Amino acid sequence: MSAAPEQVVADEVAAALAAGRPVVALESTIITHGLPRPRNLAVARDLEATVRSGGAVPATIAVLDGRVHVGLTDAELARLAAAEDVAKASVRDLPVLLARGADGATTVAATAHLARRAGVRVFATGGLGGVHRGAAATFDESADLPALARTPIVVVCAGVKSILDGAATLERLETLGVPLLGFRTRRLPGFTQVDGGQDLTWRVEDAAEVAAVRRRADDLGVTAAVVVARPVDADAALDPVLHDRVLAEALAAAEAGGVTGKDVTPFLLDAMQRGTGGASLEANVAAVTGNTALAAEVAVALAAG
Ligand code: PSU
Ligand code: MN
Repeated sequence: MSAAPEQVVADEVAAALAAGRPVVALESTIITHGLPRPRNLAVARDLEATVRSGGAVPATIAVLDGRVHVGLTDAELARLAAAEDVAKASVRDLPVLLARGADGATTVAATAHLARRAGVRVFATGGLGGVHRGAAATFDESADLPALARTPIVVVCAGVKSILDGAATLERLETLGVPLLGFRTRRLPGFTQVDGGQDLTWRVEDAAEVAAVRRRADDLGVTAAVVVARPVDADAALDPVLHDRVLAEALAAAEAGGVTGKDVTPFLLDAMQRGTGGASLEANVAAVTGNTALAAEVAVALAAG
C-alpha cells in the first residue's frame, strides 16, 4: 500500500499507475446514496469485475477514517456498502471529512478530482449531475459541472441525469468549455433514457477516438474533462412514459417536502426507484455497467500511448 498522510493508494492501483497500465476510477456515492442494500455491494463488485475483464485495474474512490482511498479492499467496499450514514462528499466536503477523520462517499465531482490527483485518467459513472429543473429560481446546479471544467480526465457517463434540466446542463457544459462526445450518438442521453432530448455537436465511434481527443486536449492545455456520453442500451432503458409520470410525482414530492441542497438528487433517484417498482434501478445499473466497460476500453487505449 502506498500511503501519504492523507491518501492510501491500493497496491494494485499504485503498481498499475507506476507502470502506466490502465486504471479506471469508480465513484462511491452510487454505493451509499444511489442503490439499496445489499444490491449496492453486488453492483460495486460487479463494476470492479467489469473493469478487470476489460483489461484495466479498478480504483473505487472513497474517504475512510479521514483518508482518501484510491482503490478499496473488498472489506472496505463491504463496510461502505453496509454503512447507514456516510456523508455524500463533493469537493468542498473533502477537507472537512479529512480534518475530522470521517467517512465520505465521493460524488462525480469529488471522484474526478481525487482520481486525477492520484494520476488516474479515466472515470466511469452513471448520469452526470447538472442543472436542476427550476434552477432559475433555486440556483441548484451540481458541483459536478465546475469540477468537470477544471479536471483533465475522461469521464464516461450515460449523459445527464434525467431528473435534471438536460438543455440547461448542456448550455452550462458549453459555457464551461467541457468537451462533450456522444458515443455512437448525436443525441444527449438521459441516464436511464436513451435520448434525453438534445442534440450534441460531436459523435465518436470508438474508444481510440476518445483517447485521441484526450491526448489532444492535453497537448493544447485544455484542462477540462473530456466527457463521453454513452446511451444506456435500448432494451435496458426505463420506459419513457413511466419515467415521465413517476418523475413528475417525485419532483412534486421534493417540492412539497422542502428537499434542498445535496439531498435533492438522492431523494429524486430514490423516489424514481420506488415509483417504478425498481425499473429505474435496473436501467441505472445497466447504464453504469455499460459505461464502465467502455471506460476500461478508453483506459486501455490511453495507456497504449
Ligand atoms: N448516482 C446515484 N445517486 C446519486 C448520485 C449518483 O444513483 O446520488 C450522485 C453522483 O455522485 C453525482 C451526484 O455526482 O449524485 C450529484 O449530486 P448533486 O446534484 O447534489 O450535485
Ligand atoms: Mn445541488
